[in-house]
Amino acid sequence: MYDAFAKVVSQADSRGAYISASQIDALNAMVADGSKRLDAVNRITSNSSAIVANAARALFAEQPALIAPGGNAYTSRRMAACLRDMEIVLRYVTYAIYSGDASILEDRCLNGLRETYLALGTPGSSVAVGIGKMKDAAIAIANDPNGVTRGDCSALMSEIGSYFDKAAAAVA
Ligand code: PEB
Repeated sequence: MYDAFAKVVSQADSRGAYISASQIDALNAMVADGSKRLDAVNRITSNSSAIVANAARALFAEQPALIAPGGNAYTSRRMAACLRDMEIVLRYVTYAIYSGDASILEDRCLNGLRETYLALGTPGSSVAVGIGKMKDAAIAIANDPNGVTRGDCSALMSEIGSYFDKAAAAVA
């Protein structure tokens, strides 16, 4: 499990090299824009229940077979498992945003998840659609210019999007 700093150190160490000037510049930029990152994590975290519930609702509206008798989210037990899974993915995505590195998401959440869904008979492609809906909602919330000093958040938003994309691709 890395953060952006530890990742650079580990990569430099495996080459027996000092941290390069361009790596220092990149990490410097990350620190300089750090409050944007922490604001984004704070906003997504404090809206997590709504992000999960709305994404699930939209998923079931699009794929009603999931909640029809015999569906993969039919019965409260499966519905609860489904909402919980989406909450887990969102939580790990917030860790990745916070640390500026996807390794915690990959190692502790996505590793083996495709195989788990295959074994359970849960449609990974539907999970991926749900993750995509959480992505749109999370970015809309994190990128809202109201209530904060306005600045360019495009790089951060595409980084945030990339973590959701990675999660969706891991199960699709
Ligand atoms: C992954 N999900 C389920 C299980 C596991 C995970 C290990 C089996 C054990 C259980 O039921 O609790 N657990 C989850 C995860 C981590 C973890 C991400 C990461 C650390 O530890 N059903 C649908 C939707 C989808 C869904 C498409 C979007 O129709 C999910 C939600 N996951 C779903 C369902 C089950 C499940 C289990 C319904 C229960 C399956 C079953 O028992 O039939």
